[in-house]
Amino acid sequence: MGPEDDEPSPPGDAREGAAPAAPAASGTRWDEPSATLAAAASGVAAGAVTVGVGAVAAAVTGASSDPLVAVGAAFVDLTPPWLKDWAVAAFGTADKAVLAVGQAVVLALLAGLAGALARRRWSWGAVLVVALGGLAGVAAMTRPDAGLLAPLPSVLGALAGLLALRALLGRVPPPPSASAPAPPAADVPAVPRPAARPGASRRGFLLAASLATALGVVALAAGRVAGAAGRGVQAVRDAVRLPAPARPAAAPPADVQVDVDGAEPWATPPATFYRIDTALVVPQVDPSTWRLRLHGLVEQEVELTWDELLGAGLVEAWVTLACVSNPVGGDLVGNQRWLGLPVRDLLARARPTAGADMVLSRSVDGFSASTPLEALTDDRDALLAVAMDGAPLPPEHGFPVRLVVPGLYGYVSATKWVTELEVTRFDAAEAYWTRRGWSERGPVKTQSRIDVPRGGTTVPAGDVVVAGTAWAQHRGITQVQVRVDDGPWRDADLAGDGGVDTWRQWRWTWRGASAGSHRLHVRAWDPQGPQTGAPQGVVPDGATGYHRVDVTVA
Ligand SMILES: Nc1nc2c(c(=O)[nH]1)N[C@H]1C(S)=C(S)[C@@H](COP(=O)(O)O)O[C@H]1N2
Ligand SMILES: [Mo]
Repeated sequence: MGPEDDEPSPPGDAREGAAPAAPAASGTRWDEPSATLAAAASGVAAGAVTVGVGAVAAAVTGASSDPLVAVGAAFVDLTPPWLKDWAVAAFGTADKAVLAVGQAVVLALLAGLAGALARRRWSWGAVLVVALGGLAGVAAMTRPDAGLLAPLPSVLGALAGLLALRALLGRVPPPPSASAPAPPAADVPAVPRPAARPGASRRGFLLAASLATALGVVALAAGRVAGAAGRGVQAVRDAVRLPAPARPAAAPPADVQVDVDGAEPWATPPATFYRIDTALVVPQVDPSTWRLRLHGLVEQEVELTWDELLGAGLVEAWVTLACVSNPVGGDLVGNQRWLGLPVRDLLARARPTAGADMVLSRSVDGFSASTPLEALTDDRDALLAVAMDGAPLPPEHGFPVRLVVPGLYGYVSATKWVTELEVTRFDAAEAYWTRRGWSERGPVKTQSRIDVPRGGTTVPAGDVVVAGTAWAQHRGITQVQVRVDDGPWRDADLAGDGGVDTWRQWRWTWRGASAGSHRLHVRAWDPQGPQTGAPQGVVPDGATGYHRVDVTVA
């Protein structure tokens, strides 16, 4: 640090309503508050440089080694269930964006602190920068797909940040106590040197700090874009030729879709299919290097390549996928036509040994799910899926290969970017969410939802069409009923049946709805009886309770 332009300012110089004695000087000279602010800004700029350099380096060393990604991913992995539950409830599928903003705010605060500290004493600020860089480096090294170079982007970023901080603080005067150069001679007055070019210094600092921040942000964006382009599987995905299904899905009946404005599409378009996962960067898995390893309690280990999978005789099935974090009435549920290899066929080749009761599936990014062996060997369409809606899986839905198992929540069955199936026992191994307080098994609970009319809307008096969907995967929906206020349950009309593994639409006409506020409830039946009415939150194994919609009839 070489302060060359520090100049003492009268106390209060920068305050609002300062005495008009020095108005001309206030914009051109440093006072203590603005110097502190500048030091903090130096920290923020250095922080931007750090994450920018880190992202550029990570374009080479891999997305999960990007310091911001690594810290965010580690944070996600350490998230307790109540916090995950709250985040999904509060932000839904925007939870990743919220995390990114939160991370930026925390980083800016810490970087600002590092800058302010470094101005007081360089070593304090430097230690904070090194500690943050070290934390990111350790986070990167502990990612499941970490390579040898994983800590490199954090190290390079921290070094660049230190250099930037040093350079910027050189343009900020040191604090008053430190600003007096230790005078070798007694006759040198302990008065700070005047600025060489008063008026230029603050502007010069602002320019340098803005430039450093902008460079950091641009490097961050460029690094991310370059990394994604370098690793991207989009072109590979576009070139995939899917085989014709050995057993195509039966065409759903023409009336699976209720003819009601505002009803959900029965087949969820992939573009709007809910996405839930712990991956801050979508894993880019090249099918040409993809392998599935099936091992553990088996007589014969099996390894499968992409070409072998495509040639293995794939079948199609309509399956409704649901998330355990879906609150009553929520939209973390979708229905699609999947193409894949029955997991049963693969397990038959491996021959699980007696005592095995679970398959732990693992993905490239460290996620794992515990699926009861039975659900993968009985006659349901548990698939090692390669396609959704007739096209290769979108990258965010697991390209090139994922699991889809009818009747189970996604967290215990639907592993995306899957590369490993370990046949094991529930008492011998735990999956990702089980370790975090969720149930080791997650059969989907029978649920129903009112989509029309929307809650909080006003509908005209008279006959009101009520419609929605209901699901009880692998058991099937047998009946749906609607209740107005405290009235009796009334049977709704079920739309066409797309199979027991899919959701079922329904509609009911509310005759002679009278003006005023009304409550609508819905409940679904499966062959075992009505869904559970007792309200329960999503932790640990899925929400129960009736969906309620309040409307005004006018
Ligand atoms: N690799 C991986 N697979 C995963 C997850 C994950 O976090 N990582 N989340 C699971 C959960 S909780 C759900 S509900 C489904 C969601 O699948 P979708 O995003 O395709 O809708 O994916 C499952 N598969
Ligand atoms: Mo989920």
